Amino acid sequence: MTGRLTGRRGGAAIAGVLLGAGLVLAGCGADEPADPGAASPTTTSGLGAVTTAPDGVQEVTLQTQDDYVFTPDTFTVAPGRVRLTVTNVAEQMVHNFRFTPDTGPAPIDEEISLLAAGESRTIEFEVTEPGDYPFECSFHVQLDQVGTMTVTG
Ligand SMILES: [Cu+2]
Repeated sequence: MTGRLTGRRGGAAIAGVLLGAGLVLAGCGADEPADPGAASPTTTSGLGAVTTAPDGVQEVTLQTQDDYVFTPDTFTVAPGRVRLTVTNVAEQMVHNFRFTPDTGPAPIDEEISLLAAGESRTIEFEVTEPGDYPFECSFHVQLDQVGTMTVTG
């Protein structure tokens, strides 16, 4: 992506300095993609990306670490079953995961009560009511280790 942008705006001046004027000027107006990686739709980590498993259940993975943050801290699912994995890549910090009681449109009782450093745990639950479902690490809610799952209508 960046390679292409450089070619279009800037072209002669910037790239000419870097790469040699003749070559760059010749290629400047061409419409061939300069960077084969630019079209790749994949994300680096897949964190927070909601995918559908072969059994039809929506799957999403969140990460937490030593910094009291869920990565990402928001994600969106459709009504139906959800399989949520939380991975704690911390060196030291113990976290947990629960939907904040009495906040969302409907209660979700499934939770990860303890997630030690280096651990990964998965819960599965069903959502039907659209809306925003706040979640938290109850150990660190004062440090703002919170997030929101949105269920679409
Ligand atoms: Cu925590």
